[in-house]
Amino acid sequence: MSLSRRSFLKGLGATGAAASVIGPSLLVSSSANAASETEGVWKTSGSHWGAFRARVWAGKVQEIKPLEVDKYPTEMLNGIKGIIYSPSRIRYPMVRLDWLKKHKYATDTRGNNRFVRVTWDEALDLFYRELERVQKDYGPWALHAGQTGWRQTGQMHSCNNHMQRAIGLHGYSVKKVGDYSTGAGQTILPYVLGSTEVYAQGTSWELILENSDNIIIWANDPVKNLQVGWTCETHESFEYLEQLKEKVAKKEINVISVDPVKNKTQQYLGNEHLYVNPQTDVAFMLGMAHTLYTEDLYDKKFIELYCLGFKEFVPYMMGETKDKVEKTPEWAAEICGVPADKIREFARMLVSGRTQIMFGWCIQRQEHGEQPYWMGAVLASMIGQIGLPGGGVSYGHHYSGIGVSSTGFGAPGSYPLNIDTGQEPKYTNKDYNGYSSVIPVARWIDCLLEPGKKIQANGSEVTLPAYKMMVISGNNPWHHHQDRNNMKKAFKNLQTMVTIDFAWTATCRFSDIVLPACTQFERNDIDGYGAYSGRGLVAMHKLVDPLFQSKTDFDIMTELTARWGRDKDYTRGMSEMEWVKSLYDGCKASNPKFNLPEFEEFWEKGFLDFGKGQPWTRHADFREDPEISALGTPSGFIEITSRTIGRYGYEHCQEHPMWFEKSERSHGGPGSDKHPYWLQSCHPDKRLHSQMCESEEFRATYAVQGREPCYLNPKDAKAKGIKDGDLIRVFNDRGQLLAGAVVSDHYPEGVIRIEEGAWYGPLNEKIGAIDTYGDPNTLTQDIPSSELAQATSANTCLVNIEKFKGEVPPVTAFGGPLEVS
Ligand SMILES: Nc1nc2c(c(=O)[nH]1)N[C@H]1C(S)=C(S)[C@@H](COP(=O)(O)OP(=O)(O)OC[C@H]3O[C@@H](n4cnc5c(=O)[nH]c(N)nc54)[C@H](O)[C@@H]3O)O[C@H]1N2
Ligand SMILES: Nc1nc2c(c(=O)[nH]1)N[C@H]1C(S)=C(S)[C@@H](COP(=O)(O)OP(=O)(O)OC[C@H]3O[C@@H](n4cnc5c(=O)[nH]c(N)nc54)[C@H](O)[C@@H]3O)O[C@H]1N2
Ligand SMILES: [Mo]
Repeated sequence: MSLSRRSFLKGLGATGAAASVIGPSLLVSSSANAASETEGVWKTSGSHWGAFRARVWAGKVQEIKPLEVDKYPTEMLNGIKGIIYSPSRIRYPMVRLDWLKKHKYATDTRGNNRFVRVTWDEALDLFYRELERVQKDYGPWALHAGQTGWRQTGQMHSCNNHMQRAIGLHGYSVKKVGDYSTGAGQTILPYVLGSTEVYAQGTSWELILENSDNIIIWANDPVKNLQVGWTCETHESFEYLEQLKEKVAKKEINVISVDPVKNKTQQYLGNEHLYVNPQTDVAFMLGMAHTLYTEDLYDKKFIELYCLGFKEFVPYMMGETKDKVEKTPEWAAEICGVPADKIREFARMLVSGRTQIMFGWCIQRQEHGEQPYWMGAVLASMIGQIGLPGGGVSYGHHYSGIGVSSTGFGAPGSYPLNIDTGQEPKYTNKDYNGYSSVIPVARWIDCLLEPGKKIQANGSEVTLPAYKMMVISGNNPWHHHQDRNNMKKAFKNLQTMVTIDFAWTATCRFSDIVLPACTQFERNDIDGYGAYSGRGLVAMHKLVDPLFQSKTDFDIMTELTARWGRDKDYTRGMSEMEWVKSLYDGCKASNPKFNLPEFEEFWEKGFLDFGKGQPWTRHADFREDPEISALGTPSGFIEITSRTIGRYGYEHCQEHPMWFEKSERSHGGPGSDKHPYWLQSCHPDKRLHSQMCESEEFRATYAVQGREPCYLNPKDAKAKGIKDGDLIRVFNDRGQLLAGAVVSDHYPEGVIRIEEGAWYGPLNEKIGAIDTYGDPNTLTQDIPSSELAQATSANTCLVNIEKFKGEVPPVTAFGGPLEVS
C-alpha cells in the first residue's frame, strides 16, 4: 500500500505536491510543455474532471495533463489512466450462469457473480429475446428503462440517450421523474420560489465578492464538490474561492460554515465554523426566524411586497397552531445543539449587512428534505435581500460552476434521446395495465417489493408498476440506491437485468446480461466547456481504440436495433464522426455571434475559448418588478405558505415549513440509544460517485488496508478502542460493512463519514453478508423524504461501530466476475 502510494506521488512530477493541502489543486502541473520532450502524440479531451491533453504512445495513454486554460485542475485527473486500464474493466459480453442455464431466472443465486462469456451476437440476441418476451407476455409496464445517471461526458455518446432511444424504437417502458441529487429540493422550490433553483444560474461570484458582508456556507462544500462538473468542467469557480480566501484573511467578508463537520471548504477558507447537530437545521432556522420576528428585525416591506403567507406561518412559529410549541431559540437549542444566545447572535448578524446564504444539497437528501430549503427561503425573505447582488439565498453555488458568469454561448445538443417525429416503435402498445408509466426515481425498488401499491407524489397518485425487466446504462444503481439488503430482496422479483457499462460494478454482479461499453477515452466526441459559463468547446479526441471486446454505446445499440430492422432509424444513417460534425454544425449555426470556425479547424485545434461572461444577479428582475417579472409560483410571489401543498393534505410536508422529528437522529434523537452514530455519506473527494473507485493506484492513495475510509472523531475512536488505520465494522439492523478508520477532529462526536460511491463488495450473495470494501449504502435507509418529493433520504441513517476482530475477508468488490467456462 505505502509502496504504491510512494510510486504514485513520484509519478506526479515535481511541482506543487507539497503546496497543495487543499484543493483542486496544484498536484497536477498545468504546463503542457513536455509534449516535445517525450514520445507519442498529444490529443485533447474533456471529462467531468476537466479538459486535458493526453500523450498517447504505442497504443496506450501514457500521461495526462490539464489543458492550459484550467488554472485549478483537480488531482482526480491522476485517476483517469486507472479507469482505462482497470482490472475491473468489462472485457467481454457476459451472461449470468444460472440465469442462462436454470429455469425461472434463478433469482435465488443472483449476485453470486458467476458468469459465462458469450459472443456479441449471442448476448444481443438474448437481450432482444428478452425485450420481445416482456412486450409480448406483459406490456410496457414490465420494462423499466428509465434510470439514468452520470454517464461520461461527450454529447454524441451520451449513453443514457443511446439506450433510451434504442429501447424507444422497440416499445414503451417505465420512466422516472426527479433525480438523486436534488429530489426534495427540485420538487419543493418551484412551489416556493417558482423554479427548481438548484439547477438555475446563480448570482455571479464577482458580485458576491464585491457586495456581500456575510456569506453563510450552509451544508455546503464547494471546494470539494466543484472539482467535478456535469459537462466538461472548467474549475473557474476556484478563482473566486481563492479571492474569497483572501477576503476572509483580511476580514473583508465574514464567512460562516454551518455544518456538523469542518469540511474541505472550511479548512481551505479558514473561516468560522458553526457546529449544528445533523438533520436539525430547520429547528435552528426556526429559532433564528423567531428572533428576527420578536426583536422586530425582519424586513416587513419585503415580506409585504414580495411574499405570500407570512401571516399563516407566524402562528406556527409562535406556538399557536399545529404542535403548539413556541419555536424560541431555547427550544431550537435543545434540538440543534447551538446555544440559544448564539442563535440570537447569528440571527442579528444575518441582518447586520448584505448576507448571501449558500445551501448545498446534502441536507435535502434526508427525511423531510423539503423543509430546510423552504425554511431557508423564509429566512432569506425575512432578511429581505433576495434579488440584491451578494444577498439572498442560493441553492447551487457548489455545483458545476454555477455562479461563474455566462458568455451566452449555447452548448452543442446531444444525440437525440427520443425517436424521431413520425416514427413508431415496433410495439405500439401503450396500455400500462393501470400502473403508472412514470415513477419518482428513488421508488424503483418499492415497485419490485410492492407492485401495485399506490403512493402519493407531488400532488398525484402513482401506482407502482410490477416491472419484470430493467435495462441500465450510464448509471450504477448498486451504488446510487439505498439499503443493499433490501435491494437483494427486491431483486428476487426481477426476471432480467441488462447492464451496459465499461466497469464491472456491483450492478453488473446483480445483472443477468452484461455488455462491455468502451470508455469516453475510446471514442470521438464533442462537449461544451463550462456547464453554466459557456466558456468554450472541447473536441474529445479518441485516445485509444476500444479495449478488449468493448464497443461504443452507439455501436452496441446500432447492432441491437438491427435485430428488428430499425438500425437506420436509430443512427439516421450517420457514422460517429458524421454525428460529431453535425452536432458541431448545429451549434455553430445557433451561435452566430461567436463566429465558430469550420469543423475541421475546430477538431484540429481541439479547443475553443470564448473568454468570460457578464456578471448577473439572480432574482434582480423580480425585485425590480414583482408583477412583470413574477415568479413561477401559483401566486407569482415567494410562497411562505403554499395553498397548493396545503390542499394535498400530506402529513410530512404541510402548507408551510415545519420541524419534523426524524425516524433516526443522533445526539439524543430517535434510535440513537442503540445506534449512536450518524453516518453521513457525502460526495467523495477523490471520485465521482462510484466512478474512479476502480482506478487502482489512485484508490491506493486514500484506501486504508485496502478498504474505504471511515472518518471519525478521536473521542469516539478512543471509546471503542479504535486507532487510526484500524479495520472497523460499521453496522446497524440493515447491514454491515468493513472500513478503514481515519481518526480526525474535523468530525464531531457522534458523526462519522463514509463517502458515497465506494464499490459494494459483499462477501457472498446472501442477505446480510458483510460488505468487504465499505459501501455506505449497505447501511442507509430506503425511505422517502415525504409524500411530496418521494426523494432519497440517504443521510437519515444511524449506525454503530466496533474494531473488527476475527479473520479479515478479502475485498471482493473489484476485478470483475468469476468467469465460469
Ligand atoms: N448514500 C448516498 N447515496 C447516494 C448519494 C449520497 O449522497 N449518499 N448521492 C446520490 C447522487 S446525488 C447521485 S447523482 C447518484 C449518482 O449515481 P450514478 O449516476 O449511478 O453514479 P456513478 O457512479 O456516476 O455511475 C455511473 C455509471 O455509469 C457508467 N458509465 C459512465 N459512462 C458511461 C458510458 O459512456 N457508457 C456506459 N454504458 N456506461 C457508462 C460508469 O462506469 C458508472 O458505473 O448517487 C446517489 N447516491
Ligand atoms: N468531488 C466530487 N464532487 C461532486 C460529486 C462527486 O461525486 N465528487 N458529485 C456531484 C453531485 S452529483 C452532486 S449531487 C453534488 C452534491 O453536493 P452536496 O449534496 O451539497 O454534497 P455533500 O458533499 O454530500 O454535502 C455537503 C455538506 O453538507 C454537510 N451536511 C450534511 N448533512 C448536513 C446537515 O444535516 N446539516 C448541515 N448543516 N450540514 C450537513 C456535509 O457535512 C457536507 O460538508 O456534488 C457534485 N460534486
Ligand atoms: Mo448528484
